[in-house]
Amino acid sequence: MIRLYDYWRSSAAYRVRIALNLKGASYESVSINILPGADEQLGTEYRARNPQMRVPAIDVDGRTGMQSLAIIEWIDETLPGPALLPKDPWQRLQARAFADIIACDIHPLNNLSPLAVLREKFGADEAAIGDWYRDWIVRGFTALETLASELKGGPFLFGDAPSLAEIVLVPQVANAHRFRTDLSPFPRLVELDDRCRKLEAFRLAAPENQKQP
Ligand SMILES: N[C@@H](CCC(=O)N[C@@H](CS)C(=O)NCC(=O)O)C(=O)O
Repeated sequence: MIRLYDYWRSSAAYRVRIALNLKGASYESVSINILPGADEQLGTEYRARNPQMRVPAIDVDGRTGMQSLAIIEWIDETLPGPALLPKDPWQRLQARAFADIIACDIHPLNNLSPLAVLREKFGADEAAIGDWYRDWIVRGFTALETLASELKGGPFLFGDAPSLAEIVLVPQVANAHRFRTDLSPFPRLVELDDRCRKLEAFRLAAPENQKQP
């Protein structure tokens, strides 16, 4: 049994929920409330599991694994069900690069802890925080829109089924909406997001369909 340390609005946990659902895997979700003020990720109990004090993490047979992309690769390598990465090695590179633009170059800059540093150490108000947040999304999405427009393998980026790339894209688009980002310059990304969110695996993983603490 897989236990997922989860938070309904965490986009990194949302990625893992989608991957598990695409594989048809059953899992137990344990909510860690990362909302400032609750800060359950910083508590001694969770810290003992995940020294980085972030969600998601998974517990499998008493071992804890962390980092959403590493978890998704483990899911893909060990669970039955559709492959989450393309077969072709060059397409695997492209799918990972697409995911990394979000997971390495957008999301870390917009996470709770860097935003807290901007507020507390640099005096940023909420208007400045919003500008910062949208700026990194627009930079990353501009590159992703070009990549996505060049990949014409089918209804999804790499053929007939969503891959790691879409698994990471959809939660980032949800973040973009939360921060009222203008997505009109990114029609291919919006179209992919719409198509994915119609699938049961994505629908069940969506923040609005999770238990809220
Ligand atoms: N690179 C990590 C990012 C994990 C992460 O930053 N999670 C956020 C929620 S989306 C978190 O736990 N933030 C708590 C904090 O910043 O204190 C991954 O992909 O798993």
